[in-house]
Amino acid sequence: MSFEREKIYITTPIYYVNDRPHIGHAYTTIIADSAARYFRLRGFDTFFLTGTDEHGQKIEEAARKRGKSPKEYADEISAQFKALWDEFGITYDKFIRTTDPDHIRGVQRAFEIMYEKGDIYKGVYEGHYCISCEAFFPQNQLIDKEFCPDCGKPTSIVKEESYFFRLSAYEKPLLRLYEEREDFILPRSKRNEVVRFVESGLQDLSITRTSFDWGIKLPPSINDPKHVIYVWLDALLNYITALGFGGDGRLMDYWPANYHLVGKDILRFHAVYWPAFLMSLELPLPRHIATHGWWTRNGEKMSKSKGNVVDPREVARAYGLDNFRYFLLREVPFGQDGDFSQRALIDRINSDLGNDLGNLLNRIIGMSGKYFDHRIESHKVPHYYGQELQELQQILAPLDDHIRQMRWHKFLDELWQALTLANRSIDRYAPWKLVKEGREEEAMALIALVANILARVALYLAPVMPEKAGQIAKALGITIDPATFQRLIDEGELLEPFTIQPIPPLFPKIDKPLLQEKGKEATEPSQDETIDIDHFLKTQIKVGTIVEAHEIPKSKRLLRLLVDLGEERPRQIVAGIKEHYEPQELVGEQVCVVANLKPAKLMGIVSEGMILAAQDGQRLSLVAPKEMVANGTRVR
Ligand code: ME8
Repeated sequence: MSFEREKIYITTPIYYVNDRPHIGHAYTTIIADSAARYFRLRGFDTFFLTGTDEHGQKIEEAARKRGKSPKEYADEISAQFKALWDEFGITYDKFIRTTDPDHIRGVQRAFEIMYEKGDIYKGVYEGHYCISCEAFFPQNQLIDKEFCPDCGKPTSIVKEESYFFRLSAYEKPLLRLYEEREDFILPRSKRNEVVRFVESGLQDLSITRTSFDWGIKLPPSINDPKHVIYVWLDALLNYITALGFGGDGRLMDYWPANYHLVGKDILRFHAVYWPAFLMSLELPLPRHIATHGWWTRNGEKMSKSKGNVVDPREVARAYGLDNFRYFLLREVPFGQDGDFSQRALIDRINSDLGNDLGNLLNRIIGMSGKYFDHRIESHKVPHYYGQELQELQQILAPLDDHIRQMRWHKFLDELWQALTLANRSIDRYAPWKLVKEGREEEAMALIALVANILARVALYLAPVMPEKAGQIAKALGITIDPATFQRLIDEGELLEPFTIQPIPPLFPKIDKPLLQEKGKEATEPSQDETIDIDHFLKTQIKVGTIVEAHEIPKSKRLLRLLVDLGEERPRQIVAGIKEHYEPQELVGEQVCVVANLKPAKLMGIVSEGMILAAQDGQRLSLVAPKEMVANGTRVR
């Protein structure tokens, strides 16, 4: 497969501003960033877009709950996304916000074109709407006639005047698209799901709302001020408004996009609605919708209400950004779900990075210093190790295609075969023996072979691990740039005579998890998320009487309590209330206790529950029933 033009355009989804960035957002963005870096390194003129999706009912409600205007709230969260990407060195060329005036103008222009063409008409929408997914569903698609088939949350019934897009008219052209372009959806295994969805029949799509205000108004030429444009039409158009569509069109020669990177949750919007909108606008279609799977935690979807969200900033700070990037791309086959654990991350760092790569570099730094004063020449490599060079060629040949098809895990896996080849060659030919036997030339060629392999690995690895690859390159006296890539990889040149520079170990061994697993305080649902009754009932809150209260030596905050919960023996509970209560005033008081918390040790003392208290700024007040009740009474 080859791109017949020199321009590459890569996008991430624009993220909703109702949620702080988490590992899922980081995953998509890091894949897109790695792709953009790769194409730049191959000399393509590359444009990489990311940004935030700021309109719609979900954001309006989230802002209202926090007592903020939607714009104020969007400003705040959008800045958090941008700050994280900047901290991560994400090489985006533009960060778009759907509240940008240029975007608003572009969306109105697109609406106008589709309207004038006859693809938009006015009617009444009656049906269900999931605010969380910002999606309409006919009743027959709902679970138990009420719940969203995508996220499981309750939907609301909507009946309102609406403009519709003639999606049904695009059913056949869409099916033709999937038929003709087998790699339109990557990985290809995801294609069937989309085909089935379209084959089951497309209904026209409601594309305006009247029951709230936070969105883009219809174009002035249509003059219908009650309506705002449906957030998904608004959002998808970002991919072209960012290039100047509906305005100066300055960057439109990057269109069509080569890759829209998306999570599987939003594949339908990108593989069905988006090409239909583009067909209506008579614009070329993107080349690939590249769809990845979900990151889960212990098998569960991450969500704020479960408190199992992984903060990408914390992980990157603790384990190193490049290591984190490598892990994300290597651990899970693109398109499949993966479970995040520190254990798996540590294994990748110690084994793939530390053993296979870091030690290899150290070995040749050591040997080149010991035997050749760090000065190495490559010209005898083909003579002694022609077979290995050939093998290297075979390993490297498919890598470009793996990247173009977004098979990152496979790309890294196969790149690692080059490291296996290098490590194996050292073990097999044992340069220390060669030197002992007076075969210095062969020994030098062997070190040069390994250095040449490492140089190629560094070049290929640079898009994924820019900093570490840069350090390897520096040790070998090369730079990571398109010219070097071309020289060493495309033209197969060997390194010029060079000096191997000693550098500190790249991947120090990690013995134990560096981040504490989140405590239960992190499980608070956000204000815009609800839990169901079963979820609540899992928490057993019981009333008990404090029978003893003791200070804990050296602790300013903690008291050790014995609480009678009507069980065989009182429970020992460690509570952070010493600054608010004297031990003796607590004895005999009833309190509410979370009785089924996993026991935890605080200052070396096991705590078998948690006492409930209300905190009002500096003040703290224990929670108790209004009248005395039997110990062990459940609170519901
Ligand atoms: O859907 N695992 O925004 P969003 C992997 N605004 N990826 C995940 C993930 C997880 N657990 N959670 C989120 C929207 N993602 C719309 C997009 S585009 C025109 C509009 C990633 O904030 C994944 O890329 O809900 C997913 O598609 C995206 O975040 C959803 O982000």
